[in-house]
Amino acid sequence: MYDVIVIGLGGMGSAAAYHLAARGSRVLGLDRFGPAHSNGSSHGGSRIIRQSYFEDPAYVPLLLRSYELFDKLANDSGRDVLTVTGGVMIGRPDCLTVAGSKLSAETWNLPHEMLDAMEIRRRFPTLTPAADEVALYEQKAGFVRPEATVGAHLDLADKAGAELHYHEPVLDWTSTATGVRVRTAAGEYTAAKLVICPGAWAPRLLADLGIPFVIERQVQYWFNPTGGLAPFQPEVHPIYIWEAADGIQAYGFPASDGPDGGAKVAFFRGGQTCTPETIDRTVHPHEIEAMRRQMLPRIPSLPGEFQRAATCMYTNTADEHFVIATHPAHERVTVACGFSGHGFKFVPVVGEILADLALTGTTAHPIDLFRPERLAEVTP
Ligand code: PYC
Repeated sequence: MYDVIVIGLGGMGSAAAYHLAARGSRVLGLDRFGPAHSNGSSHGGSRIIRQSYFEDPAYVPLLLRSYELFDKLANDSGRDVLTVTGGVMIGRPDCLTVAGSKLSAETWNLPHEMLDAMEIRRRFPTLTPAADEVALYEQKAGFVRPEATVGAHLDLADKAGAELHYHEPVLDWTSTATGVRVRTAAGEYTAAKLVICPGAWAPRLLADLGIPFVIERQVQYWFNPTGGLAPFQPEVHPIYIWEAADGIQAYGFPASDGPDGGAKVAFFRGGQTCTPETIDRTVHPHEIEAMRRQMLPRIPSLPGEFQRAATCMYTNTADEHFVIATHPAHERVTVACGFSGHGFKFVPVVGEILADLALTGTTAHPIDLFRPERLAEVTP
């Protein structure tokens, strides 16, 4: 009998397994794939981290804690998990990316600067904004490394005594007044508590929440810029989120994978609906062309030579906010899902919150925005 079973050892589950084991719980972690795999939502070398959060100011306290925990994770694991590069959120002044970021910065008094188009071009010569575009510049923005982060949490969980089973898909789970039971392809396990971090498998493993999750295929693209990678090094190039006049957002990174790595760019949303079983893992020439067309007017040297691409999945909720809570119908079960394409930067703090909820039923972190009841079509 375990204290806590954690289903799913991607970003959120690996962090939960670590925080629970570090607090002395007997933890069993289960994943259908191997450690830090590339079949879900936690791969591709980089994810943005930033504080002036355009999605909602309510995320800011969680982000501040996440930065602290990423620092601790780097120290405890000896891995390079976070690189601060500065970041620009670019678009017309009234677009969501700029106005939303400004609202969060002003609400929480976060250090930031507003740059006009000329100043953007002067500071970051690869970027060519239109005359009517501006940017919120945030010095603390940067990127985190998903595979290193998951690997670090799993290593530390293992060192703290967690039992981690890979290549063991969960078939189903039940919860009663006395405990939880999880059935996998290899056996059955019982515990006092259950934490479910299913990623894109949420529609199956958390069907009883009644939430209409939409799984979205997304593509990450790497290009070798015309003129080489020197202007794209993390020491001189910021991360960016760039909202076009039609509302389409693209985001990208400095060259974070060394001399042969290319510079990564992706669209935020607009991908096809899929399931983990039906996702098209092929990246087609017309998709590469669409990305090239999006970036040419904005960062002309970026889409020089296409290098490679990788697909991944978002698990979207209707309002694009997360679901983090005690399961409304099962007090022994804690759930974390629906990260809607912007969750990875929160991985360490979500791990801390899940450990709080599983062990004490409550958390001091502000998570009211993430209540599942707001989304449920049917009350479980
Ligand atoms: O997580 O910061 C983020 C992000 C921005 C665009 C896509 N993801």
